[in-house]
Amino acid sequence: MGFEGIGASVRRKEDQRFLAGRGNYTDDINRPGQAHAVIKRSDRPHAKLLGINSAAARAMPGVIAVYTGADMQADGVGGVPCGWQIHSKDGSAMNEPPHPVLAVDLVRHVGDPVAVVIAETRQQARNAAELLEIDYEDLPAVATLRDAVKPGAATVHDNAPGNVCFDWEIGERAMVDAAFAQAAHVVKLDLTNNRLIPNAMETRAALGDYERTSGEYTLYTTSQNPHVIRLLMGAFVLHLPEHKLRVVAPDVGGGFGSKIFHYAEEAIVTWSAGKLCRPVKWTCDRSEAFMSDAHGRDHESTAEMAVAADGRFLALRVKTLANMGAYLSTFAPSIPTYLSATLLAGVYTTPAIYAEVKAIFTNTVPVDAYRGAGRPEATYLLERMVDVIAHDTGIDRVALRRLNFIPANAFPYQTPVAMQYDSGDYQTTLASAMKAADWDGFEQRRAESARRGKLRGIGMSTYVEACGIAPSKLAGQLGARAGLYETAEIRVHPTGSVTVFTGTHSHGQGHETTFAQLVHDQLGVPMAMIDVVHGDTDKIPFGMGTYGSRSLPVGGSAMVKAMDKIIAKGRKIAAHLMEASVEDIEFKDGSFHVAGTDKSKTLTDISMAAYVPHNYPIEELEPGLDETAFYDPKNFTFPGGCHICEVEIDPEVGSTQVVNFVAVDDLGRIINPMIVEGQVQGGVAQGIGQALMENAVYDEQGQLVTGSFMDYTMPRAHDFPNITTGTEMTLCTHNPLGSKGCGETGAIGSPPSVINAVVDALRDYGVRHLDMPASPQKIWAIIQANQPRMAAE
Ligand code: MCN
Repeated sequence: MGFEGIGASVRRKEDQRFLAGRGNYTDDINRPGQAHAVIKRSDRPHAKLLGINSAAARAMPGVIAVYTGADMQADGVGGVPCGWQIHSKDGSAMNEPPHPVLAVDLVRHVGDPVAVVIAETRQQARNAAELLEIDYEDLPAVATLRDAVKPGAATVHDNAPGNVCFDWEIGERAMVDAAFAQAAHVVKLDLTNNRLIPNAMETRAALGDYERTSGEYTLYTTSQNPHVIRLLMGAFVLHLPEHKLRVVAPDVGGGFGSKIFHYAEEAIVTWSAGKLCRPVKWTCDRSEAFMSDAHGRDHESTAEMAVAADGRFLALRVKTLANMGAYLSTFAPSIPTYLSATLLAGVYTTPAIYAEVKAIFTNTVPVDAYRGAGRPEATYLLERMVDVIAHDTGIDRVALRRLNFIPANAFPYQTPVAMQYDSGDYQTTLASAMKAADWDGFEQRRAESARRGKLRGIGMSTYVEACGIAPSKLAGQLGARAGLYETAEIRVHPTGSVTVFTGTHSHGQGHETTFAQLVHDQLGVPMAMIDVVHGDTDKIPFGMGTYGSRSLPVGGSAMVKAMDKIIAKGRKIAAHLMEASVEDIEFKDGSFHVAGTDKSKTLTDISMAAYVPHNYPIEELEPGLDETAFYDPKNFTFPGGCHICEVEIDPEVGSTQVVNFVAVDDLGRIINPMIVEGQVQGGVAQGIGQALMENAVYDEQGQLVTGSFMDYTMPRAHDFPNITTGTEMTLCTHNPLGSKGCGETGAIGSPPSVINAVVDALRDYGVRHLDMPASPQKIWAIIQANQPRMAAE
């Protein structure tokens, strides 16, 4: 066995199980006596719910129950809570309208759950749901941001006039205005961050179970953070004490953010299981997922940069409308605000920044975090802006970036929008990416493409992002209604094998491997003797789950702390066994040594002594070798880097092929380079998808037009080139691993590099900006409408 510690590309342990079809997903779990739930959803964007006649449905074979919002409300079931509160400029708290689990008086988006039918089989439930007679009175609906803010627009919630959820600001407006007054150039850009539908490979599912004798509930669910679901559902929706509610998130087939949130269906199956004293399972159809999983992005922004004559950025002003959808999903208010506007400095020294965010309700599916969550929006805005400034001023886009970079010796660097970056080196990642992408050889390749009748373009984006969200105290001040620490328990068993219990969740990121590597590295235990357990509130002390690329920087750091405790206790036991003083005991390569002697004890000797304490310092130490740590980080971590995209456009049809993609990222210390490469490539694939094809579209009435894979274009393997990845390292200065997160960088850095490349390819057509997705239709229209500049000259 070769080296398997920190820095080794160990193959993913979990893949044995997944590749052999032995994964255990929520829908694979079946409980004795299980019934099946089908949710009847609104087909109206906005309507009064006048009545539900369920007589025919109830009479159908196999039907056990039909429940409505009124039934649940009568039983005291609360609404779906929001986990983050934002305050508006004027100090008022955001409008937080009720979000019933099943609609009560009104439906507010297509897909809003209206009733649940529970039957012996799923097909029976589905057939019966067809027979529910729902009496609606249609109301006018608003589906887009622009429509929702028009004077006289229909209102989604009575208590949110003008459809405004909050009107928030950050930064020094007066400073920014003063800088604009001095600027040599003012560059303005309107841009859209398109609406996305996450589409994890496994659709959501939930199975509620109830044990009548103990009064205990169990929810199996496709979740990225089971403890938070237990907290929200137990405390706010079902009013169950936590010790009576177990939430299990077994194998989860991708989440990309969409499985962070507490969804109504989780409460519906848990509550129904209690009512019926039978397990109740719901599994989402793919078409149902399109209209019930939280969507992502959907921002409209206007950005203005004040620029000095030499190209230095003096001030940035940004105004954003952010779509919340019809209700506030768990973390929705934090996405356009503290996870986006706080990153508007990017990698640049812009001294003054002012941003306003208006969050708007519409008659659409709730919008929340999707891979990157706020940071892709900030990066896209800035990195498009830089290219547009280069376009408008004639300054070279690489020189402009280099001129404005935060220098490597300026860290820790305080931005004007709250963040303090701890480390980074943007010149180096830029240089490394340009070399790998052969930036200097591009014009030759462009000429070669032109000879084949193709338009070639190259674009870059230089980004920084904030992940490993923390610390709890700060997050609390900013509106989080939960802590943002992480928990780890390291249990060394008597014979020296180890179980790691982590409050994070793995739904594709390979934690069972990388976390085992951490333990192997620090405790010297062979990989085969380490198991990583996540996703079960009955097994794990507590956890804040997985999002914001926090599992390694925060969860991994908790493990390091717990292992430090194991080693500290082990040294005391070893000192006792070897009759030495604790100060003389060193721990190295899995053994405790008495310094300066050849005396040593293995970790297994120590764990056996701890569990069979016949010869043990029992007055001083408790038996056992099992330690827990809670780690609350001091700051976010700040990965950064440079992504370069090269595209070729076929002007005959407007289609874009990404012909080369290079991502050079600074992720701090890397545990497993192979897994990190996969993470970056996956993120880049999603970023390319957003930039070129993905787009959720509602029609004016509020019907989701892109409600299936026929209309919502997901990228496929042939849409990508080989994605070249590289890394440069500056260590995170405040966590014990020196690691920064990597799970979202690909989705954050890539979209602007793709659009910058597309705009570059169209440079002879006078294109300054183009909104995502750069679809063939859009590009073809541009080509048709504009004569190539060279031809016209
Ligand atoms: N890692 C490492 N060295 C580093 C950083 C990370 O070896 N310097 C490893 C970690 O140990 C872990 C993986 O890379 O195995 C990702 O770690 P991290 O960046 O901490 O991110 P999380 O594990 O917290 O994953 C969440 C992140 C997010 S927010 C989304 S969204 C996302 C993602 O990662 N969703 C994913 N990657 C995904 N990958 C898959 N396959 N499926 C998803 O749903």
